[in-house]
Amino acid sequence: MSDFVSTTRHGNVAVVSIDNPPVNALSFHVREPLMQALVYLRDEPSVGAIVIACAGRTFVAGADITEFGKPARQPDLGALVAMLETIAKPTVAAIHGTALGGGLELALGCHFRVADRTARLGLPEVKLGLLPGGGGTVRLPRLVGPLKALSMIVSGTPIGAAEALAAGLVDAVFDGDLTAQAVSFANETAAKGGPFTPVRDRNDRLDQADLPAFDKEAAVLAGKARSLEAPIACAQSVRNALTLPCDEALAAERDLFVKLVAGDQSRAQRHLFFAEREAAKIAGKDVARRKIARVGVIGAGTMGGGIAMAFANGGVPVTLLEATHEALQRGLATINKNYAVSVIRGSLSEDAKRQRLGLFKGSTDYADLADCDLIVEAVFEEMAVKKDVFGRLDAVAKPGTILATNTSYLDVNEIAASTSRPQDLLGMHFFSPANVMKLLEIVRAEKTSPDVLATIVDLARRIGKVPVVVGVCHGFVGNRMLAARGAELETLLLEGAMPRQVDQVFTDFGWPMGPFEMSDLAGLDIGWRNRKARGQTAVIADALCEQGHFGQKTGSGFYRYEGGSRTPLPDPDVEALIRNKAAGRGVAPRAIGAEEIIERTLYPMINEGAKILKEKIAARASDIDVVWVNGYGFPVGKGGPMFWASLEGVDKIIQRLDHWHQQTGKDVFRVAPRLRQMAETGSWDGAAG
Ligand code: T1G
Repeated sequence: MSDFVSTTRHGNVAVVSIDNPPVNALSFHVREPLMQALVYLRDEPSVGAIVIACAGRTFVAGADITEFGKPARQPDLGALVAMLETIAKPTVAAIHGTALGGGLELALGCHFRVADRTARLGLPEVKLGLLPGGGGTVRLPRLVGPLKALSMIVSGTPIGAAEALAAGLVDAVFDGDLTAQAVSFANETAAKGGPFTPVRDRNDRLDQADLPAFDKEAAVLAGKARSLEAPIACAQSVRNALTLPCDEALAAERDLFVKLVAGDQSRAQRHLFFAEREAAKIAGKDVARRKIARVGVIGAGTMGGGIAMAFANGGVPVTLLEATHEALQRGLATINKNYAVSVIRGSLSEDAKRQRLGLFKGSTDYADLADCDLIVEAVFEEMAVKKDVFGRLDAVAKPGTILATNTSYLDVNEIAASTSRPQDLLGMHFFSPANVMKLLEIVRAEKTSPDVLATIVDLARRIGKVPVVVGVCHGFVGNRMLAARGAELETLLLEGAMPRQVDQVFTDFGWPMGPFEMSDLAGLDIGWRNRKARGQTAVIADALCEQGHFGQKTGSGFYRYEGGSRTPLPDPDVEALIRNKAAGRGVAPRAIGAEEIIERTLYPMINEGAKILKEKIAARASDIDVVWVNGYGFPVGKGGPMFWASLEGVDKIIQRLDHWHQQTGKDVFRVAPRLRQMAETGSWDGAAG
């Protein structure tokens, strides 16, 4: 016996219980005693059946990710599952909470699986840049069929117990005392007598496999992988299960796993797994939280409506306030339409839609916000308008209500100072569409109290957002670095690059789209209005806007869009405009390569990240990575800008920034001291690497 694995007898059924908080990861200190316990019980004649169960809030949530990249210690998961399959007496996995990755693979080593009705089962390894390495790609298709296994493994999305029962993944679903019901299930099964067939020997679902249909579906999924290797490896390994003998398929899976786990992409995605959890760890984590039972949202426009949906999707009742009845009805109608679209797409049931809409209360009267515990303002991005709103909120909100502004740029300290309760105010910077985008930049103002901060970080996770706490500065973390990334874009066009060439470099890098296509999607007029308000100019974008070319919404911007389509087409008129503007400035076009485009866009962005760390606007470099991956589509396979900098080579980045600074004299290329320090110490937090 060990602290992590214990066995209890229930008549002739032995229950092996794993207890390795917080998520029963299959660390070495679990695998070793588990192997010993199972070997003993296999050979103990008085044991007629074995149940594997877990203590705590979940079944095994996977292999221990912290062990990856370290020397493997035996027994590994493969050996544990192979031993399990040598057991002739019935083995039953009793699944509650989550059975994920190696946890589900362990369960697939059992003859039977029973689950609690609320359990979720899946193989999410692809989200770590990996594939299941404990036989999941070989055993799962034998139970649920090739296509179901393919979609579960390539998406990495867990399924519920009911769906798992329907798919043949589990044999029974129970409510109440799961272990007791698993023991009686094992008893009845043992009484019926064997032989009990290990999953590896069940080929009926494979024999019916339609390989061309499988390859067609695998090709569609591979097409969505962009530059990620893991989805391709996942599909290949499931295909091996259909075409190779079991042991060969298992060996091939192992080889693919060993290759991926050592690769930069998986290292990057594992970095992000822990970075997201670190980001939610803030100072004063033990302070009491304030209760959030109802949220008020001011403004039912695109942002306000999306924010209200984010709370309703998280089960939080919302009071949505607008200045006029018409505006309120417009906002509620858009919300209704958005949910209807999700129902049509099958990503939401009619019941869930009704339940979420039931959480909304519309109003045009500030007094109706008096019972809210948090009020989020999402009105026009102008300081005077914001101050007017917070002045009125100060009058109606009850003591202890948290006040939040959704500003993207304005000074949160100045807004806070315009109220009598600056300690209760902070920024909640959602990203559009707010009901979809996972990132939430939580802006800590000078006077924001620790319990307000802790309450909002928890609330963010409760509604499925990825919270990152940032300080007050222009553009916070994301938009500030976005400005540095975009500073040279117009100059690159004037000097010879074209929008599609620059965007191609970004999509080759792994971004969903490049900066020019992104500007067209967001609308060029937004940036134009901001520049005019701040007395700034952008030669080409301003010229396009003066001609009424605002992007997709006007059918032309940096690209043209035919018949309302979203497909960007090169526009010879734009290319001519760029040439003219360049000629007008005496700039002769030259060939500009992909490397140079990366150097003049991503390197300044990393440099700005270093300044942000120095100013403590972000607490950790990994927080910056979480912002960029969850808010700006930075490729997960590269781990975020600060992680990628170490892959790219900080010395090289510094050398090239120095080069461009000498060339152009531009401040955006002036190397930040914290970046040089990173090169010397090897770590972003300045401590010697
Ligand atoms: N290994 C190590 N630590 C883990 C872990 C894991 N698998 N899962 C969670 N933790 C830590 C996490 O870092 C945090 O630590 C704490 O547990 C609570 O987690 C061979 C290759 C289960 C849904 O990908 O999705 O099996 O921050 O904050 O929100 O094929 O954790 O407190 O110090 O996320 O309630 C496959 C990963 C592994 C699932 C619970 N499994 N985990 O969510 O808690 S690869 C996964 C999760 C594998 C085999 C392969 C979630 C959760 P700390 P949490 P939560």
